[in-house]
Amino acid sequence: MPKKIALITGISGQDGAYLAKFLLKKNYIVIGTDRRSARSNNWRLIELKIDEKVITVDLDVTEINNLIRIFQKYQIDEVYNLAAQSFVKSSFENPIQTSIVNAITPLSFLEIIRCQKRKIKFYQASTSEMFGKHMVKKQNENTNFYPQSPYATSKTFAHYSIRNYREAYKIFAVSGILFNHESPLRGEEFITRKITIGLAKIMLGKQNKIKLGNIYAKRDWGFAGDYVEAMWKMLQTKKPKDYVIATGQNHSVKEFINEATKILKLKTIWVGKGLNEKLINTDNKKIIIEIDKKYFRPTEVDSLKGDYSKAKKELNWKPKTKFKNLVRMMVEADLERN
Ligand code: NAP
Ligand code: G4F
Repeated sequence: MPKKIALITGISGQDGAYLAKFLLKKNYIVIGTDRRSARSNNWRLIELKIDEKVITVDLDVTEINNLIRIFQKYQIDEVYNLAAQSFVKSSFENPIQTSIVNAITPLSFLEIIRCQKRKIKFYQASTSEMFGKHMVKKQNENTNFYPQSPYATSKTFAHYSIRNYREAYKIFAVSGILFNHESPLRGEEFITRKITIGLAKIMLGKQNKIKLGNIYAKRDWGFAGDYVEAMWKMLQTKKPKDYVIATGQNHSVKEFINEATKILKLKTIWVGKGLNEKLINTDNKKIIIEIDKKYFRPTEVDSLKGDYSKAKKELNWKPKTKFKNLVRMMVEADLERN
């Protein structure tokens, strides 16, 4: 049987790298889009030792002509659209660029696929951020969306476009509604990595303290390596459907910090309230963490917790990595790297 060909947009990102590794193991030919520009940003592929095993195409996904050309050049079977302006905080400062990449690009893909004779399956990276200011304890595929940022509104547009094209043109297009997933390959701007890299550098005397925003926000954090398998499974079903992928547990940012300091055997105490809350190292009395208004968002998503029972039943998928192991994996990787 000829090898299947997968196109991954955003292969230089966290999920793109893990998914590429997963698909290579499944014997796919993996093509990845990467807007390399002037800098080299394939460190994740290098860490996973797959940088020479994937074909990278240098392009910005907002250039629709370049997308069309990829379909002319390669007989693509599956598209995983992971490229995005994925940082929620930035989306408040760059709402239009965020929407072009996150909302219009998926629509461009759907239009291109609609015009192909070949049957192409399409995976869209939807997000739990779409639930935003929800009213339920656990969010599933039937929970109403109430987006709280330009990032979330752009992803919601894409999400509904997928459903519309599926129903209107019978395209095999699905959205994975993934809750937060992290790893040692997570971008440093996201809270988990900001904490683990910051604490590692403090331990090694390379940084004084970490400044954070809302440490009471709660997230359902899973391991990215587990979640990419669910993406693939969604494209192997008979009928295209959307699925929530989560762990079903959540923790506050503060709990994440406490777990990380415990792993590092740092003796600490929280003092103060609100903007004056601080984490102090009780051995040397130095401030490790303090709160800075700058990191608060105009509108926040207070709490997310996913119900992944549909994925468990229909995809036979469940998360393998527990919260404590995830934090340990990230802390240890950052200690080693620094
Ligand atoms: P990430 O690490 O930020 O990766 C995003 C990727 O998109 C990067 O490779 C980035 O390239 C690329 N990209 C951005 N704009 C582009 C453009 N105009 N043209 C080409 N490539 C572009 O994100 P991730 O954590 O892997 O997430 C993957 C996808 O899942 C994203 O769509 C994200 O919104 C979604 N998602 C993530 C989570 C999560 O918790 N991780 C949860 C739900 C959904 P550069 O390296 O050049 O910037
Ligand atoms: O790590 P975060 O920036 O992730 P956020 O906003 O939940 O978004 C991530 O998960 C989404 C899935 O739900 C993805 F769709 C999205 O692409 C991205 O991967 O922030 C997590 C929480 C927020 O409540 C934020 O306000 O941490 C809070 N936080 C507090 N201080 C901070 C900080 N976040 C960051 N990044 N930096 C801080 O200093």
